[in-house]
Amino acid sequence: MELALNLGIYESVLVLMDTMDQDVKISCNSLGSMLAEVTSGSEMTFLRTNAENYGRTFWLGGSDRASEGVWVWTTSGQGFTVTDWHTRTTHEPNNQDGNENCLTIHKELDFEWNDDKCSNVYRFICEKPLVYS
Ligand SMILES: [Ca+2]
Ligand SMILES: [Ca+2]
Repeated sequence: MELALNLGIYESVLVLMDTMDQDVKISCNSLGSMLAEVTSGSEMTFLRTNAENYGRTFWLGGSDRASEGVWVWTTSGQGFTVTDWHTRTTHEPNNQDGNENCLTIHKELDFEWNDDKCSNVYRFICEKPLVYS
């Protein structure tokens, strides 16, 4: 499954499912892209809308593995500037069982953000610069 989606200068590609423990960054890199990093409100809305259309949970490229509670985009090393944590039914990020260090857009949490177990298997979203020719 592969689907190209346009967002301004970015093209986001939805690809095969995998865990974050098996480094999905490698899969994105092999496509000349990186695991999606959300750096604007419009990008956040774009990815949420598309995840909802797909009806699936997706990995994004965020983690607090290095320091609990300190979320960073792991390819760029940037901190979060915008967030979309779910708070309606559960208060995310909740680091459930002390073991949730990877970021998803979660289908059962209104397609908002959840800290999730990195060993779970989900699809994931890669992004790459959109080249005009
Ligand atoms: Ca955590
Ligand atoms: Ca959680």
